[in-house]
Formats: sequence, C-alpha cells, structure tokens
Amino acid sequence: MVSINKSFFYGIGVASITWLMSLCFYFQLIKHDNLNTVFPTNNLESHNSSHLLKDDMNDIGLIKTTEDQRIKDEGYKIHAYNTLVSNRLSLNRTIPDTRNILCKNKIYMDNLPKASVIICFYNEHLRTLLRTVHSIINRTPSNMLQEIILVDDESDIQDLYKNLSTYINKQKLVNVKLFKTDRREGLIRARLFGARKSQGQVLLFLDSHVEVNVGWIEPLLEQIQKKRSNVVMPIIDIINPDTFMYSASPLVRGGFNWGLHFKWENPPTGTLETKEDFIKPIKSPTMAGGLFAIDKKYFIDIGEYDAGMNIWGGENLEISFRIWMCGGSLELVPCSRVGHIFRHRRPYGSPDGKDTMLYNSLRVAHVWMDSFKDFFLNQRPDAKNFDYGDISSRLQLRKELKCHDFDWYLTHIYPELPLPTEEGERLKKKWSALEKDKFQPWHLRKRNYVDQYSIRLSNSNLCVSSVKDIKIKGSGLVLKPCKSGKNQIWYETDKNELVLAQLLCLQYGKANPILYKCHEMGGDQEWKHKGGKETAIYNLAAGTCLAAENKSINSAVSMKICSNPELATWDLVR
Ligand code: UD2
Ligand code: MN
Repeated sequence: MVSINKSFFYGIGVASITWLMSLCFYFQLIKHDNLNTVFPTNNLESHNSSHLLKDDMNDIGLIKTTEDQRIKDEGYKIHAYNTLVSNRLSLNRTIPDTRNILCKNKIYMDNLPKASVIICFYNEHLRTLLRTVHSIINRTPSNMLQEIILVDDESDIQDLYKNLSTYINKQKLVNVKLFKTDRREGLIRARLFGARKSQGQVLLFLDSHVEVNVGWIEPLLEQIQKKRSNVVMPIIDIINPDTFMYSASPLVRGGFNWGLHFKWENPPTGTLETKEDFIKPIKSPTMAGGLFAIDKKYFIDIGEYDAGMNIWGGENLEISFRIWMCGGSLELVPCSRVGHIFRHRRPYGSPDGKDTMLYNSLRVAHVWMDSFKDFFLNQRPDAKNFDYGDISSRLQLRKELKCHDFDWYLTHIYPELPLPTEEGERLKKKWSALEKDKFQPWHLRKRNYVDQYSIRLSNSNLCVSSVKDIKIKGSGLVLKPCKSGKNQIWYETDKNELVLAQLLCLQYGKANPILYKCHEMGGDQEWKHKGGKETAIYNLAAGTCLAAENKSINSAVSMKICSNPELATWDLVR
C-alpha cells in the first residue's frame, strides 16, 4: 500500500507521465485495495495527495467490469450521483483550498465557542456520508467541535444504520453520535430532532453529502461570537455529481422569486469594490438552506424551525424571513468554504406523494408575507385550494417576537427584488442591465483553445463526424471519410472540452456521444487522451471511451468500456 502510494505520488510530479501510465497505476491501486467494499482497507489511510490533483481524477470513474457498471447504474438510481467514483475515492481525500488568499493568514479570536454539527440523512450513500464525517474530523480544531450528530431519517436502504453504527464503533469515533427517528420525518423535523440532542453552544447544520474545506469553521464561529444573532453561511463549493471533482463557487448571495424558489444572484453593485470586500461577510436576503451556523439559544429564541413542514423545501425561506424580520442578520462568510454534491435531480419523493415544497411554501406565505403572498398565489393557481395545515402557533410566534412586516423586509433587506407589477418590471430591467455591465454571462466568455485536430480511427481513413449539420444540437456522431475543412476539426479547450468547428461540445449522452451546447461544467463534456497517435479518448463522467461500432463508413460512434483496442483507438491528426 505504502509503496504504491509513494510511486503514485511521485508519478504526479513527473511531467512527462503519459495518460496510459497513470491508467496502469490506477489498475495497480485498485488491485491492491478493494475499493468497492463497504469498509475498504484504505478508509483511514494516511496518503493524502493521491486524489487531490485534477489529473488524478482522470480515470477514477473508469468502468472496467460489468460489476462497475452495475454499481454505477444503481448509484445513479438511488442517489443521483456517481457512487462508483465515491467508492474509489479516499475518505480522507484532500480537496483544493478554494479560499481567497487573504483568508489564509487571518487570525481569529481565541475564545470561539464549540459547535455541534448536525447532519440528517435519508438514504445517503454510506461512503459519501463517511467522507462528510471524516472531512469534518480532519479539518475542525477539536476545541471547536462539541460533537457530530447524525440523524437517520428512517432510511430504507437495508443495513445503512447498522453499517454506519459498526463503523463508528470500530473506528472509535467518540464524538460522532448516531440517532434514528421513529418514522420518516423529513429534513426539517429530523434536523430539529438532532438539534434537541445537541450540547454545543452553536448549531452547525450540514447536508449529508458535503466535504468541509480547510479553515471552514473559524470564520463562522467568529461571526457568531461577535454577535449571537448573526446567522452565518459558508460559500457552497461544487462537488460534481458525475466526477466528484471539487471546484470553487463564485461569491453569490441568496435571493428568491415570486414562485418562492430560492435563487443565487450576484451581490448588489458596489458590494465588491476593494480586495478586502471579497473576504468580508456579505448580507444575504435568504439562505440556500443546507449549510449554516446559528447560536443554539438564539435558534430556540426565534422559534427553531416550523415543525409543521414536511420532507423537503421552503424551510430555507421561512428561516431567512424570520431571521431578518425578527431582529437577526443572515450573512455569507467568504472565508468559509464547504463543497456540496449538487445533483441533477432529487432522487426521493415524499411518502404520500404530496408536493411538500408547495405545502411548505404556503405555510411560509401565510405566516410571513402579509398581502405580498398574493404575488405567490397568483403565480400558482394550483395553490389556492391546497391544504397547508395549521399555522396558528407560527402566527402566534411572529406576534410574540414582535417582528417587522414583510414590507419592511422588502424595503430594507431585499430592495432589489422586483415586484411583479409594471414598476417591478422597470426595476427588473434596470437591475439586469446593471448586472450585465459587470458580469459577463458564461456563454459570452471567450473559450481558450489549446489544440485542434481531426479524430481518425487508427488504421483507417475514417474520421469522427456529425450525423447532422454541425450546428444542430443533439446530433449524434458517425464515421465518415476524412476530409479537409472545418466540419471534422475538433478544437480542444483548456477545460478538456472537444468543440466541433468551434460550435458545439462533444458530450456523453445517455448511451451515445452527441453534440451539445458547451456548459463549462466538466463531467460529461470532459475528455481525456494521451495525444498523438493510437490513443483512447476517455470521458470522465461516463467512465468509458469513445468507440466505433465497426470499421466502416457511417458506423455509429458510441461509448464502450476502454478495452477494445481495435475500435476505440484513435489518431489525432493535426
Ligand atoms: C437544498 C438544501 C437542503 C434543504 C433544501 C430545501 C443546500 C446545499 N441544500 O436542497 O439542505 O434546505 O434545499 O428543503 O443548501 N433529508 C432527510 N429526510 C428527508 C429528505 C432529505 O433527512 O426526508 C436529508 C438529505 O439526506 C440531505 C438533506 O436532508 O442530507 C438535504 O436534502 P437534499 O440534499 O436532497 O436537498 P438539496 O441539497 O437538494
Ligand atoms: Mn444536498
């Protein structure tokens, strides 16, 4: 184990190492280390760098066997992310330190309070959840961590609770405490359940599929220490659900629209002027919901959560409105960073099939939004006769806390939100014009091309070409006789995209590769090869390689396990 890691690590430094060599190392690694078992032998390994660099992620998703394919398919079905990759990654992997450089030398107060980290989960993938836990243990000073409270919200994956409990005992994770609810409560009541078991001065809520970054907790605790009514959030970095690649998020704050959907938006013009502004806490009208810290006593004083809310949705706007309207403040702390797996879809529903987001949003609207609730109700005709339960105790709470009204909130905390009236439309236009000035949308950004070539099947004169016109989104690919001219020229970008004729990106579709609008998010549009002649072309999200169905004109180009040299070996012809 040790010698493999050493040579693997050494290999990183050698610039000339070829892609195939690293493939070789990868095979060696998985041969010696049964990475697919629930409790792999490497789960507490001390090697720290084998998965931190971008290049090491290249082949982590490689599908070698039908068993790999099965794990991957099942993982996507139950969890909506790539569990094959999660199984292979170290529980103690290092992630890029995405903080602004000014954060790195910051000195924090030395009397920071202790936090209870509360994580509820429903059907989480075990190894992903364990990575969440280990990242917290590894990157939190012990004098700031009271405990980690895990609440299993009546998951129905067999043995999840048992395996987790065995792991905690075996590894002697003494301040990790595992609980189970008696029935499926949903994330709101499951978090409340965890909070009530906690002993720390601060509650720190996290989702069950995150990785906390270096120095994540100090800046959060310091803001609370300064003022106990400060509720604070880290920047939520992105863990790609297909590749687990960790990348930085921009500085964006939370807002919402009149459908009561949370949305990210740029901070108002003028917020980020000096260098220092990029590390100062930024006031945010709302929170995304999953990751925040709050003084426990303050949490109780302002009414915890609305325990009448079910399963998922809406609680984030409810607590955001309540914090601001009842005298607190909600801020984003740029020096604190936590990565979260943003899935393409939510893989679970509510037990009775009801729309809990609508149910919960109606509770928010009727308790907190006064006459502004009509903007929401007008947008959602289906909401008019939709039952939202008993809200009397929440109305009572609002009265007792003597909170501001919603008009105050809109005027003082979120003046940028346009009302759905003519006046609002005018403001909206003004606002988006301002934004356009400052932030170029991604699709207008210039791509950086680093290479260009046609892709020819080795030992043939057949090149990868678009079935339809090269401008048509969704077109599949076939082999055609190689010709000069732009229609067969692939432009490679510094993000490892392959852009045909500088128009559309090569993307791994459900079964076959297609041409699609470039999204700059990596994963299904990220391709690796060793360059030159006789190379495989491997997709990071798919874990498989570009391959021809057969060696003839008009043969389809598809994705295959990377082990068929005849039909998956290509020459990049410049
Ligand atoms: C976002 C929030 C999430 C929550 C949600 C709105 C982030 C990163 N995530 O959605 O925390 O505020 O918006 O409600 O801001 N869970 C249970 N029981 C359930 C359902 C979910 O314990 O019945 C757990 C789940 O395992 C996860 C957490 O609750 O740990 C959040 O659920 P999610 O990850 O599906 O929500 P997400 O990130 O889409
Ligand atoms: Mn989540």
